[in-house]
Amino acid sequence: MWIIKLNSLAAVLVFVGPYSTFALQDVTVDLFGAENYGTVAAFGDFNSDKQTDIFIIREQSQLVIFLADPKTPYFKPKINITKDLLPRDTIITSVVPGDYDGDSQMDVLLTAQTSPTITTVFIFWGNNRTLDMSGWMTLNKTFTDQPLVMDFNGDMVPDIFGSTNQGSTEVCYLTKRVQDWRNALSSPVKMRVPHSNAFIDLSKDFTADLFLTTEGPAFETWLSRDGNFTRVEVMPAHPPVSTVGQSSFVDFDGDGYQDHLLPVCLEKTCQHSAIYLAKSGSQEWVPVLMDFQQRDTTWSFVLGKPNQPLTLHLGDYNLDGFPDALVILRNTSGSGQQAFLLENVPCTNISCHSVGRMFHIHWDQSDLGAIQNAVMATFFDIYEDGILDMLVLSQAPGKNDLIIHALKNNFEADAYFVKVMVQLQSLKMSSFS
Ligand SMILES: *[C@@H]1O[C@H](CO)[C@@H](O)[C@H](O)[C@H]1NC(C)=O
Ligand SMILES: *[C@@H]1O[C@H](CO)[C@@H](O)[C@H](O)[C@H]1NC(C)=O
Ligand SMILES: *[C@@H]1O[C@H](CO)[C@@H](O)[C@H](O)[C@H]1NC(C)=O
Ligand SMILES: *[C@@H]1O[C@H](CO)[C@@H](O)[C@H](O)[C@H]1NC(C)=O
Ligand SMILES: *[C@@H]1O[C@H](CO)[C@@H](O)[C@H](O)[C@H]1NC(C)=O
Ligand SMILES: *[C@@H]1O[C@H](CO)[C@@H](O)[C@H](O)[C@H]1NC(C)=O
Ligand SMILES: [Ca+2]
Ligand SMILES: [Ca+2]
Repeated sequence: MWIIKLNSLAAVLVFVGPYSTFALQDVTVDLFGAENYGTVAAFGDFNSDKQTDIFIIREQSQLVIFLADPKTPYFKPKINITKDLLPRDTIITSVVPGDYDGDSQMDVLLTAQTSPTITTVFIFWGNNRTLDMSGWMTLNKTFTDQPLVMDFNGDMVPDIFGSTNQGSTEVCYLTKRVQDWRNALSSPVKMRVPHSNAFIDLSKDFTADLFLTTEGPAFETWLSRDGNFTRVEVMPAHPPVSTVGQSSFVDFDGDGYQDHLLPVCLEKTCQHSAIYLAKSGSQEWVPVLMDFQQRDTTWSFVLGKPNQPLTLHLGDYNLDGFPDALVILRNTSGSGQQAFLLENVPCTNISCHSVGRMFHIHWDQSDLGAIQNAVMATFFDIYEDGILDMLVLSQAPGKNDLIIHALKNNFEADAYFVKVMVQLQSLKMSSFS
């Protein structure tokens, strides 16, 4: 008994300390068996069993829905939109599950790129916990880039919003499976490609507003009032940067308001990267990560791959209330590319003083480092226990599809050790008084 206690105390000393790394466990086979390939495109409870299912694109032309199952493999490929259903040469670019016709059954929206400026939208209707493979719909207008799925008119049914041609925006309502197209915004906007738009409450009135990244690049905020959107703010992107990535909104510093996080490249070839933050209502950009130096190696974001925009995948990995992130970085002097965990830690640099928090890169997370040529990494709660695990996609030479790696976050066990140590410490403290 005592020996066990001493062992766990030793473990405490290993795990605790600034910027501790956490053990990840490869559970790919438990999750997918031998089906661990394709591009993870979306998550959602497709068949209404309260378990999150996984939507995977294969060969850029086929969608396979993996339904959660209590027995291993925990995700089984059950529903197929095979490529012979869709028009020839369709390249699927995104998948957005949602109930588009309002009949309480989950439908599946696919976007497909038919040329660099033409995006076509297909909708497959949900029927009795599966998809109706015969009666799917093609929207009879195309978009200049991927549209944003959002509840434009506030009726709790998702609508499809985007640029239908240069400058003009439209929204398509699909209630009762009838396409109802309306002009969306009262003045023209030129949206940036790749799109980075969000539907999020920015004015703190519990209704979602519209955030758009426009050519410029600049950021526009449109506030929602009774289903109409009014432009209230235009903010230029941070001046010294060369490439602006995908915006994310999250309460980074824990003050209850959503902050705007922006990954950027500092010059055209992206030898140097940064992550900036603008607090809600502020026009000031504060760097929350500048240090991408690991001993002799400088890491940086990956540029120039249309399917891999500069993106932060956010999630509170260690349950301390502050969102952390997963990113893909490349070795600027080599060809290596891997996923890194960015932990949200107290700010220790004068430059992030006004935010009070910053990101610290977990350089020594060897389980992530072992996955070569990673192209995407995202948090996912595999066991639905409130602890975020990770899915990492990697490119293998000579393979069309990406390889999916599932990594279990053993934070719970580690957290238990931390708790034990805190208790031991508080015992010590009380014995002093
Ligand atoms: C889906 O299609 C693939 C071939 O494209 C096939 O191997 C697989 O068995 C199909 N799965 C289901 C659930 O129909
Ligand atoms: C729904 O699907 C189940 C099988 O999954 C079947 O037993 C049932 O009859 C179907 N119900 C309807 C209304 O089609
Ligand atoms: C658009 O699609 C609907 C099907 O929802 C169809 O009835 C309608 O005729 C189409 N409109 C045009 C202009 O093609
Ligand atoms: C919203 O805009 C439409 C069209 O511009 C207008 O007819 C309607 O009255 C507006 N609604 C409100 C509540 O302002
Ligand atoms: C980055 O690439 C260089 C050149 O290939 C290599 O020498 C160095 O070890 C790499 N750094 C890391 C951390 O892998
Ligand atoms: C502190 O911030 C400056 C930029 O303001 C940056 O150059 C430097 O690398 C940062 N230092 C650390 C340790 O992050
Ligand atoms: Ca539906
Ligand atoms: Ca955290």
